[in-house]
Amino acid sequence: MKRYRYHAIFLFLLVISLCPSLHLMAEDGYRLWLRYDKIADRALLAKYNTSVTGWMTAGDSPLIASAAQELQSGLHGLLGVKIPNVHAVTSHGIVVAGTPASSTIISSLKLEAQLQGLGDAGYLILTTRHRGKKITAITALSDPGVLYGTFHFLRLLQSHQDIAHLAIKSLPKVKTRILNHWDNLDRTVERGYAGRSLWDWSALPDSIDPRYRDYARANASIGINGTVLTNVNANAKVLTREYLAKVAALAEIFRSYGIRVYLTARFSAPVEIGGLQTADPCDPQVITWWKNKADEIYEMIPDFGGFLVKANSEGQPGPQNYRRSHADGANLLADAVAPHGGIVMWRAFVYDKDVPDDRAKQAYNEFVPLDGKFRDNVIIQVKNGPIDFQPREPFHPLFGAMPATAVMPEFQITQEYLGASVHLVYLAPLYEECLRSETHCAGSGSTVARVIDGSVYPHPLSAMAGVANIGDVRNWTGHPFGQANWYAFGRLAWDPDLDSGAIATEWIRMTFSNDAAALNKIREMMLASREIAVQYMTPLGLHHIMYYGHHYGPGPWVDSGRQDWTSVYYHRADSLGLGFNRSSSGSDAVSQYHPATRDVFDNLQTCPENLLLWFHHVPWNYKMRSGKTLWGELCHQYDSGVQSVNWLQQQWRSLEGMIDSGRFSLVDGLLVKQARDAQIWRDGCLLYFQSFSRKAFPANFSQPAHDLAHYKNHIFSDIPGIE
Ligand code: BDP
Repeated sequence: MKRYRYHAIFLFLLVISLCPSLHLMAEDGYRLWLRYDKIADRALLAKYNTSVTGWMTAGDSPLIASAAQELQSGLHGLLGVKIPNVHAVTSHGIVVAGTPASSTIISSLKLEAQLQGLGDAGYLILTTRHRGKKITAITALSDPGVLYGTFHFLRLLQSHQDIAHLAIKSLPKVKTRILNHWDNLDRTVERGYAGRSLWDWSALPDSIDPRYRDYARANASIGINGTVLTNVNANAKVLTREYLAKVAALAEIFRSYGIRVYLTARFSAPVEIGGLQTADPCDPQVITWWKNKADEIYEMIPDFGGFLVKANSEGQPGPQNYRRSHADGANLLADAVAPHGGIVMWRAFVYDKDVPDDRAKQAYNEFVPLDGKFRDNVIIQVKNGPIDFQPREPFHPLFGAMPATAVMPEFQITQEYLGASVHLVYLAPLYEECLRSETHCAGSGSTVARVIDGSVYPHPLSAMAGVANIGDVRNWTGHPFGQANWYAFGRLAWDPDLDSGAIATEWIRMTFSNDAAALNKIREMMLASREIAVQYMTPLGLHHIMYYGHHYGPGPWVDSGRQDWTSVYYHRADSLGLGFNRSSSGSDAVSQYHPATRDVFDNLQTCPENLLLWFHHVPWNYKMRSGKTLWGELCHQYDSGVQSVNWLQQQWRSLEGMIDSGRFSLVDGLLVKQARDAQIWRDGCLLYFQSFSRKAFPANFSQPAHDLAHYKNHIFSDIPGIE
């Protein structure tokens, strides 16, 4: 008996070791949305197998090599058979990828008119004929365009679309689509909840983690073409020659996927690593130092993208240390990189260390007077809202307020104020809400999206940044649904008009399932999830009431330290009511918006209820549209947020067996924590606000299990990235 058992175990191990694909089958999330598993639907597979019988690429650039690799592995994986790389169109069903300049087949198609305007990244995917044979042409005016088109074509197969008659034209509306990594050189990640930084600085440049390439592939597949490697709270050391050699090694890999590397520039670098006495932007030695530094960088990294700068903000040095303006600082760096085609992304996330009447007004006050004073290769990077990546904020009033300056949005993908890598929160609806907001700066239709893509005020630069949620954990983002936020950011940066539901559909099909029942359930969960988080964290326009420091749990009671870092500064609860009066009778932050928007926000009757407490201090007995009082509505919102997390849990559990068990149980476990912590948010916040409203909880309302002191003392000990 025993011997047989040993034989059986031996045989089993042998089979496992001889079959590497078995290892790959275990779904651990590493492959993101590029899984390329064999299509199970036989009828569809048969159709695809007639539409795709071979593939060829033209051109010898690294980008075309990347496209070729992707076609080879993608088609093989999805179709379950090796699809040959051919050199001529001798049968139907050949996929031909190339530009008219690199491919004689493509140039013979005479697509000039259709290719016009595609720029350096757009592409066409066409079903057409070459010498009587049906082919799929993936073509562009540039090699990046061919690569983007290739990923798009594979996405069609991954998401089971009809590929028999394709006529797709796509080009990005935003030129620079860029991730911001808040990664430190010691591999910690500021606001990172997915392990350590991917960049292994001590091993670079000699050893290259294969993950760098997979990172680049994933980004290219969604159109991202830039990455800032380092934290905005910058370390000048990354600009030393030793580190630049490491950066160059990363740039080399990313280049094959059309991704440029950028760095954060610490404004005091000339002093810290340059040995100068000053970093004054008007000092000739400082000017020369930055110029030489830029020359050195470009000599090592010819396609270096440029700098991202956080200056005079939260203790970072900047031009104001020398009584110079943000324009002086930005232009100094802009002039240094201009001869090489580099750009400067200068952040508008600034607020004085002397607490003002309203922090929400500061960026606008500081930057609007500088409109027109920035060089052409400077773009002002503005967070989506005026405070700081809250679950809900109105759009930042700087959008549309600087007609003579290029302005780009900064969204946060990492969920600093949105439950870290523990809560399931699909962020595309948040991005979409901002992008679709009417600024009215040039009449109706001048939405944030139109401002940033340059259609309202044309500029040579346009860009969109997302603060990455990526780390070195196996599945990249910790929460499997965090991947969707990375994905959605890339897709919206390509086209800010895409619909968050459509993006979710694509992503689900490629990551979880093409099965309609599973797809619909998961999409429903995703699309509801952001509003649910708003409800149990900061309903009705509440904001910045998170636990001090880590920002994960509730902390409406936080009242010490720098005033505009406390919660009481933002919610202003008192015996009369709740909310920050930013109307014309208060801080008048509303006046920073165009009159058409200002008037809507200013008036208690017309202000959207989901921003009510952002703009108004509202009496506890105020009658809401639901007929409830403010207090009643607040209780209702918090409670319904918690109930909805329970609904998320049930929805997810009903998917058991429909998706792989690894990711099923991971998400299931995370939802348990989310439900637990949503309850803590509800109970902690309501008990605290009750101490001001002095009103009873509504009838049938389940009472908090503990008293307020309990919630105040609660420690969140099991949240990744939070001590
Ligand atoms: C805040 C973060 C802080 C960042 C800062 C920024 O709490 O860690 O450094 O934003 O964007 O949201 O500079």
